[in-house]
Amino acid sequence: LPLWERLKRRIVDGERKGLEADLDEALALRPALEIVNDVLLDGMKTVGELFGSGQMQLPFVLQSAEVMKTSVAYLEPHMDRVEGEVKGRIVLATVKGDVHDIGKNLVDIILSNNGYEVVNLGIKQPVSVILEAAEEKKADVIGMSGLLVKSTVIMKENLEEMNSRGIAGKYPVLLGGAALTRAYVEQDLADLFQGEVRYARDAFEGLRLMDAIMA
Ligand code: B1M
Repeated sequence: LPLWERLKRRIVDGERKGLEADLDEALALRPALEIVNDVLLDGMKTVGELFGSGQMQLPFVLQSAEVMKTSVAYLEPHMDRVEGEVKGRIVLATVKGDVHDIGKNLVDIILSNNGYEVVNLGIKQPVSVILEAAEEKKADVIGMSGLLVKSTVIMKENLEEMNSRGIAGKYPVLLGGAALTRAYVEQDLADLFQGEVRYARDAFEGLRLMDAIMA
């Protein structure tokens, strides 16, 4: 198989052996971030389709996720970093009940490489922990990620909790994850939230929105 097809297959098949050699070859040809976005994420998309249609079982999805994570970790030191003053601070978490963190961690990488300080709380974080961290770390923005449909409900509850604590105006909220839609965030959630809530389709939109919020 040609290199790009081979790399994509590695993600889909969860095949780690020889991964670094392929990534080195890829790095000689294209920027690290493009390899992640155009090649590896394409592999994860296929994994999602196979899993969704019952053609792939969960343990294999996990293996694919592991190869994805290993690849991103290997590529990360090769990504461009913007040096300079810290532009702002975001507390970032995958919401309660949700373990998906590949997307969240990509957001962390992109923001960290572009002048933001990211406090990454990890997965399955209840709103109380997220809000405590925001307070303690003096966050400018709260970022929540979640991929399950039920996570979209948790996000709504989290915003309601911020309303009832009277801190909606204090922290603009950035939301992302595959089960969200722009309409749900920008209409339904924006209607009920007493502060600013924004939807990021991908990590780059997350960066653009952070730049807009902090401007
Ligand atoms: Co799960 N899973 N999974 N899974 N998994 C999905 C989400 C699913 C759509 C698969 C499917 O059915 N086709 C489905 C959800 C269905 C639903 O809710 N209706 C699903 C399911 C059902 C489950 C379990 C319930 C399965 C089970 O146990 N029976 C279980 C849930 C466990 C739990 O959370 N409690 C489960 C478990 C897992 C694994 C552990 C095996 C693994 C996760 C490993 C890990 O993350 N460490 C896994 C995986 C890998 C997936 C799929 C295949 C791929 C997800 C992924 O990493 N994509 C996924 C299929 C899919 O998404 N279509 C699926 C790549 C990643 C880069 O994309 O996270 O969307 P994503 O991030 C994007 C954007 O969304 C955005 O930026 C990123 C790109 O730049 N973004 C943000 C994300 N967060 C952001 C935050 C921001 C800004 C942008 O600002 C704050």
